Amino acid sequence: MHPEQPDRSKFPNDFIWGVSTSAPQTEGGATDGSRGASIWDEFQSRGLFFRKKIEPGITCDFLHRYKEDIDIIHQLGIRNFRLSIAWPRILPDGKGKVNQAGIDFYRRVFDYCLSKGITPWVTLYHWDLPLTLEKEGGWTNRASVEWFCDYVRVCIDSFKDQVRHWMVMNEPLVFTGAGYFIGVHAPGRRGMNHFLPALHHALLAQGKGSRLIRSLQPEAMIGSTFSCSQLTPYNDTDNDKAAVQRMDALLNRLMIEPALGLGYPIAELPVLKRLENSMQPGDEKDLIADFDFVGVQNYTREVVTASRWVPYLGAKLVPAKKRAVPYTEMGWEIHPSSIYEMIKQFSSYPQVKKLFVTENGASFRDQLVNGQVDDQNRIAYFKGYISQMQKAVHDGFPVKGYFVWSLTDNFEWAEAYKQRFGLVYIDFSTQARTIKNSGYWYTNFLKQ
Ligand code: IFM
Repeated sequence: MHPEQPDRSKFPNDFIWGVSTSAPQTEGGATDGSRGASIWDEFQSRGLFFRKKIEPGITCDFLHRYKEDIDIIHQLGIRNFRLSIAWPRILPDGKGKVNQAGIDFYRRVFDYCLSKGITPWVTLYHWDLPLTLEKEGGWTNRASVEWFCDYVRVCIDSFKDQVRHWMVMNEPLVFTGAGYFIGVHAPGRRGMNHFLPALHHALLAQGKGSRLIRSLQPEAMIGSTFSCSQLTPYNDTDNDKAAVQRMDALLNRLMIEPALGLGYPIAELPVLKRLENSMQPGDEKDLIADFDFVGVQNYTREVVTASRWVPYLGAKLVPAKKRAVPYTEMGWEIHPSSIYEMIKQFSSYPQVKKLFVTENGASFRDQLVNGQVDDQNRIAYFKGYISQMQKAVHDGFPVKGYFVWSLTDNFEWAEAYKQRFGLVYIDFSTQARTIKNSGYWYTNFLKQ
């Protein structure tokens, strides 16, 4: 790969540069009573989709080391930090009694950010549903919409003097698809009968949650973040092009379009008609979110081919490994122009006035040698993707900021600790932090 060199001066002065993390991937505290159990704690202990059980542990121990991590962000000259609140830390049983120690913890974190001149951008739901709620059906239970709104109310009331930037949900397609359709993420359920109600209730919660934030904090900046990938046909045939349309409806349109008032993409995915079973009068309107911005999360492009063996979709992805293209440790193709294409696609909705790239990054097999991690592959990745974002800014698309995934190596879901995405290397046996060369590269780029 021969990356272009992005030029910081070509971005507006008020362009937002940041780093992202999430509570379940960094905080820890699963077993010390500082929070209630989440569906991920239980899923990990079951060990169903891991080669072995990964007992929920301290991950990156952000719970105790948040000052050290925020100091690193400060040292790197980064002024925006996207993180999430753990629902089970605020409401250990998901509803009812509030855990004051949890509120106090986040108040200390946000205070410390603000004291360092770092703006917190806070995701309310990054996949860690309280386990007690899953026992009542989790997202498949329509009551989840009200459970979520009650939790949102506690968060806004508790933190609105410290936090203005809110993201209601992180990647609703991933936690409903991987968690309730294919079962490779918590809570490990499978099939359309779980997936469709979960997806509908999560999107209703997103719509209602966004309006609730607005009513409690009118000056808030509100959005949600959506996973998305550029899609291209494997063969230049009508069949593969039609497969791309169906895959686009699933991967890129299904979650955002109802929130924008465009409804579900039923024409491309007729199986979505079954959502009628979960719909109640007024839902179409309630799905519409009150967003100031949309978070685009792009890592890769996918190549799609028609397949009659894939139920409902008739399409499948052709892995990067089979296509002789460069890819990351996750097996995701390195294809910088995909970020440009997704910014362009999401900008084409007239309802979307502002976009932030809320996640972009790469996992590689990093080596700590003599106290250094020389991750040139990650630097090349960022150069390529940030250059494409520069092109999007130049071409007038309303992209206003960019957050690297991730600040530190962390718990990468079903991949556990095998995948390292951080600008900061973590030795998980000692919790020692080492800034990788990509971290220094990002700092120097921001200083330009
Ligand atoms: O680690 C995840 C994150 O939680 C959500 N977006 C993708 C990242 C990399 O897989």
